[in-house]
Amino acid sequence: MKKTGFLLLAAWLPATQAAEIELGQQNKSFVNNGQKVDHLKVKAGDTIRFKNYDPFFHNIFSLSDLKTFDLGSFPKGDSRTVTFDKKGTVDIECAIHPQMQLKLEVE
Ligand SMILES: [Cu+2]
Repeated sequence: MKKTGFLLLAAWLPATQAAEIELGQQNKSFVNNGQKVDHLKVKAGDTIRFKNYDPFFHNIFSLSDLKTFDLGSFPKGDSRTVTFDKKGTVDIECAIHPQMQLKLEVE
């Protein structure tokens, strides 16, 4: 019974599955899988979930040609998502903490 349900779901999903990757904000740094990062690679079509773990606001944005966005200020525990469809490089920053910078490579 369970197996049948899984097979039906697998058949329904597209062949190339886009991923959702969490990029946290913690101690005024970007964090992925518990590691502080200033560089991250994702695949075209992937979505990044920006989640704030700090007890203060962050405002994540990018002015890059490939993907321009501004998530606005959001508090601890909140998250916002951005999907990256095109291949290239995106510089991600925080408007509140200029030292927070991350280079995203979309492959
Ligand atoms: Cu910040």
